[in-house]
Amino acid sequence: MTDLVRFGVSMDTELLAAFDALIRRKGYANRSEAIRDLVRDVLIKTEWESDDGPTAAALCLVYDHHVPDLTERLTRIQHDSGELIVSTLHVHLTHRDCLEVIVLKGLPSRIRALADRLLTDRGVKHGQLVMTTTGQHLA
Ligand code: NI
Repeated sequence: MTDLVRFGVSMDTELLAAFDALIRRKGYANRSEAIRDLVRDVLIKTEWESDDGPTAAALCLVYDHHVPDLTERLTRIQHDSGELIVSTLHVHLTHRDCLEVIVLKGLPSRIRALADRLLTDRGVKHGQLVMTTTGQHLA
């Protein structure tokens, strides 16, 4: 870890009370750790907006594998962007439904484009892209 720097923050009483309530609800040990996480969240959002380097994500998809051609279609789309895919986990959730978790690494714009292609397929019941980071610019 890099050197720690202390700094003072002025805040309206009501805003601070709301922040402290949030900290308690989430289970943070102290305000510092909560503030560090908020800063990291903003930095990761900026990383996704700037699109100037590789980042990481996990895409969850739930779909019915009995839908004709769906499995083949989803596989074809993933092969088209194979260089973005680090790993895929496939779980047979129920007799009909599959959960797939696709771990992605690459430019944010390319990850979003792939996620949109998969998420908008009519056979996909639910899906979500978790936009995270490679972590290399965060302490
Ligand atoms: Ni399955």
